[in-house]
Amino acid sequence: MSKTIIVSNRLPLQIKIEDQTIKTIPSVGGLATGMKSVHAEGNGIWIGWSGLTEEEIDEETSIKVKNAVQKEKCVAVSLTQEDVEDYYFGFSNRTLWPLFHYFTDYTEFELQYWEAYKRVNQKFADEVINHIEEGDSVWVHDYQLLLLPKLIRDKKPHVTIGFFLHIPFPSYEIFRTFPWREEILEGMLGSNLLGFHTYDYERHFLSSVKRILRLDVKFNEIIYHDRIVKVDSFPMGIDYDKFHNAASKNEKQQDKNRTELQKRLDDHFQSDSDAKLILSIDRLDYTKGIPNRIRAFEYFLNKYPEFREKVRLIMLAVPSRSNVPQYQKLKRDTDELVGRINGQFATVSWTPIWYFYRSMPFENLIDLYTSAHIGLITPVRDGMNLVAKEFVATRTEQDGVLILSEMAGASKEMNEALLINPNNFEQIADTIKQALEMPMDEQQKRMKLLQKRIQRYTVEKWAEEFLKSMEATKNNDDIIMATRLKKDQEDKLLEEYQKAASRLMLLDYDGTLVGFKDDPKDASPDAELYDLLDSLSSHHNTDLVIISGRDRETFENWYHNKPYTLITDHGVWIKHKDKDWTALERLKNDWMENIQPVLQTFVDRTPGTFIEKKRYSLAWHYRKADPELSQIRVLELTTVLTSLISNNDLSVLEGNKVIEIKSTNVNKGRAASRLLGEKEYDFMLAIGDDWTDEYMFEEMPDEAATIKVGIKKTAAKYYVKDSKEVRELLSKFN
Ligand code: GDG
Repeated sequence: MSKTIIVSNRLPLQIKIEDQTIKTIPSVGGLATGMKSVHAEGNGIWIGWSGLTEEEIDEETSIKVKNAVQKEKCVAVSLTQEDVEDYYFGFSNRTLWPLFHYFTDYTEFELQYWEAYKRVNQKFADEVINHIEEGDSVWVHDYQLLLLPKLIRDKKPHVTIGFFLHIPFPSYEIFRTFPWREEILEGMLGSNLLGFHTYDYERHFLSSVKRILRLDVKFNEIIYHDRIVKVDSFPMGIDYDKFHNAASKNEKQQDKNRTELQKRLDDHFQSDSDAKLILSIDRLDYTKGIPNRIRAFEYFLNKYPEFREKVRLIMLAVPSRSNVPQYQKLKRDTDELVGRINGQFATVSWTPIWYFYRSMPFENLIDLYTSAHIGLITPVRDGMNLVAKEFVATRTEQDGVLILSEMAGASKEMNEALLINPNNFEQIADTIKQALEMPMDEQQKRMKLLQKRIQRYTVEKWAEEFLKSMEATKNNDDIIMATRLKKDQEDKLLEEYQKAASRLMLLDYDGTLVGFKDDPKDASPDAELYDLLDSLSSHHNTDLVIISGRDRETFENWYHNKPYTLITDHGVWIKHKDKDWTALERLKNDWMENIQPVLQTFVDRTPGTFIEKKRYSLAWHYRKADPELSQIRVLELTTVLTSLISNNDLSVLEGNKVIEIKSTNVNKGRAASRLLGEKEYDFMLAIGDDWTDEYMFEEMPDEAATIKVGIKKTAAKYYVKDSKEVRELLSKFN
């Protein structure tokens, strides 16, 4: 039974050693929650570092640790103190983290860190490779393991690998400064699917791939050696119910069961029912904009003194990476700022900032979320920011206002929040005032819309969507690129043709027998083409078929009385040579219940789009969506639909800012297979240039020769460059 191997820097558990016994405490973080069902499924395993270095535990304890984590379906990668220093605190946190968050001044390019990063990624790879079995998939997480996909692929070329980056991918102008940029990109491209939180990060990544590796990128697919690497955005969600239910429970809690913190907060509100709390929660990290936030709050108190003694900023800063100098400096700066402002503004009954430098248990986190009126999240860069989503999930009365930095990935999906630039104190001060004075009906209107989205696209859904996409890339292996039709293959083809007693030639028209013109009306057959087709069709025992999306009237016009078989309208009509036109298809619409959920996932991930359901068709409208994102989604959707509809008799039409799936039961493949069913052929050739011809290629028996015009993803065996080469080839059959 195949399994999914999850790989991340840290395992989703903590290890405690007490009196020689090993205890594992499961993590409750977002990632662990999202991956829970993936991890639990079948023989799924999670590979990562346990948090203990080789120096910290002797061999005997190490075996015990190994067994303990194994019980949790985990595998511990063994790291030395030096590994952790140079790979984790060094390259990950002093090089990649600052660079990817645009803190170029903080970025240290140290060869020793880089060497350790390569070495440790290899240790992870070895462990993963040891556990891979036929049919398994691997899902790698985050910036500590950017080289891992390639290292795995080198040893296991056919395994399916997905990679998700939890932090931003910086713009090319930043990324290009990186000394080992090629290695990092190549490492990532070992994957089949690369996921980012937002379309912007995806765009930046593709831009670096195009500029640094000079690879061909077609929308969101990269052609890399003989593989296709898909790149997409999957905005990570939260465990909505967990936060929402905890908040409801907290509010209903009887006084005696309330936490100490909640009791204090209750007292505070009892003494002043107008008091307002502004909340921020983050790791103490320079990307989170903590000093900016404090200064902006100071600016607010100076600009709007009427709010003094009424409003408090309650700030939870969780200790993080405290052995990296910049974090130590940030701690000092924050302490100083808080001290200065509290010293300056405090009165006997009021301190403007309540500052906690520690981590809190989940219950207290909920106390803070539910007691606050405003969430103030001001990172200067943040991959996503889950705190913003958690604040929204805990608003059981749908009141409260979220002020969110536009530099957080979350801002892309949270338009109803008050979005601010974290460097604009004037704007932040005005926005705090706006939030404090916002009428209840507006608060609720905004909050309802925010909740609807966060509730729908949860962390489970995020994991599910990623895995689904990863699974879908498995089919890409079948749709390998065709090989160029070479002289010896061509000779063989001609020889088989000569020997055959009964031959079928299926030829697409536009792009195959003729080149494209600005106006399709101008692409009528020329004299040379008529001669070529006439001569081929005159061969004994040769059925020459022109199979096209053109309408019946046009073909009637062009080929009236010609001895070819004609198939028009993508396979609706057929005219055998010397016979009348007959219809091949009838309409039906029972396919809709399968296609609609697929469209819904595109609506979920593409803000501004919607579905229109018609009697015999479904339409996905994207006029109001981000133009660049919708361009990518159009391609993705048509690809998804193309694979879905090959068994469902549907066709996809691209209209003006709309994709329509019609119940026309039509495609060239069906038409081709009808012909193949009518007669036995011992030579079969199909040539076509676009995606509608793929149906035809797929229906052709293995022994048939299938040729794609142009270098594109195809199910055909061979390709030729253009319609000129098609004509040259066909003329050789004469
Ligand atoms: C990285 C990216 C991206 C915080 N304090 C306590 C506590 N927390 C929990 C929060 C939240 C999580 O930690 C923080 O998540 P964020 O998303 O805000 O930030 P990062 O840690 O920087 O995460 C980020 C994320 O990866 C996911 O891809 O969104 O952009 O930087 O869930 O609730 N939990 C408890 N006590 C605390 O004191 N129990």
